Amino acid sequence: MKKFLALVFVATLLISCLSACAPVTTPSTQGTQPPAESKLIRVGFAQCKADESDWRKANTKSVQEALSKENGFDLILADSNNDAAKLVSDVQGFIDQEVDYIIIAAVNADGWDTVLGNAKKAGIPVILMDRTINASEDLYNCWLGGGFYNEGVKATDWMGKRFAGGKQANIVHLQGQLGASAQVGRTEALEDAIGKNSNWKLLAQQTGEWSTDTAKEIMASWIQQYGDDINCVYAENDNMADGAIQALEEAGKKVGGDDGVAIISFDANRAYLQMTLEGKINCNVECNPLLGPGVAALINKIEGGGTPNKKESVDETAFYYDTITQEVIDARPY
Ligand code: GYE
Repeated sequence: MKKFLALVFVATLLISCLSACAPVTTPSTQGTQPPAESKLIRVGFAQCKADESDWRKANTKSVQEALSKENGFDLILADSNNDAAKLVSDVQGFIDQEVDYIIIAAVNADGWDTVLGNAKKAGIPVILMDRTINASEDLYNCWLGGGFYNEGVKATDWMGKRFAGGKQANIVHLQGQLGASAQVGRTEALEDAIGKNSNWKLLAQQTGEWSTDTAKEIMASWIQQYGDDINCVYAENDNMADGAIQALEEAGKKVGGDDGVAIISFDANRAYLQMTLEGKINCNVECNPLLGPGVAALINKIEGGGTPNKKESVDETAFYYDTITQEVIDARPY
């Protein structure tokens, strides 16, 4: 018995010594050390204007979070402040820095052939994010974004119900920055629908530059000019829809709901879905800004020797004042 107890004591002593020497590994440290700086994938991100709108801020944040050092990237952001020429020179700058990849959110759809030709010669893959461009498809590896024309169709389909039975629609149209593919697609959808509906009339059309303040000023002048004739505002993003609503309410006009000036918006940022729930925005068409994870996946696919599809669009829906709920809004990621 004494021998048995002695063996147990020695074994216990031995085990406690071994465990004291074992390296301390906590789940939080295993395998999450960022790669060495030299192993990071260097990505140049040419953003049109990082603080252009609520949508754009969410988009920039999504890319920065997805392409973090912890995820194996060294992200370099260039902000063109919506200057199309500067954005092109930002891209050329990335080529000169010999980055591994270039991401572009284009200010303007035109003017890309030369610089993308330079990227191709330098062997740097280019991913278009959000905005499409007018250039040969062999000048970029892939595009990831929303379907702007189809977003417009969702909006005009709702307008068709609002102005059914030949009810007169007198529309004012706040466009995004002219030449941006989001503006081009959403405008084309409205203009096509106006051509198909003889009871729809376009009273006025002007770019509000995606901006709340600019849209408010324009809307105030349209109220002076057209007064109560206006019964529909087609605003190509949430910020401009908000500006139009502010101008209408300051002029004492009823907005949204079943019988106010119908308000169409795009982006579906959470704050503006709240306005949809309040009935101020009638139809808000989603355009998902959270494209960072998709871009990171495309880069990793190319790194792994894969070939992404030339176009990868994201699923989108629309929200309506008479069906949206607080639960839907609370569950939204942005
Ligand atoms: O609708 C607007 C942003 O390109 C989809 O640009 C994007 C548009 C979006 O500033 O708010």
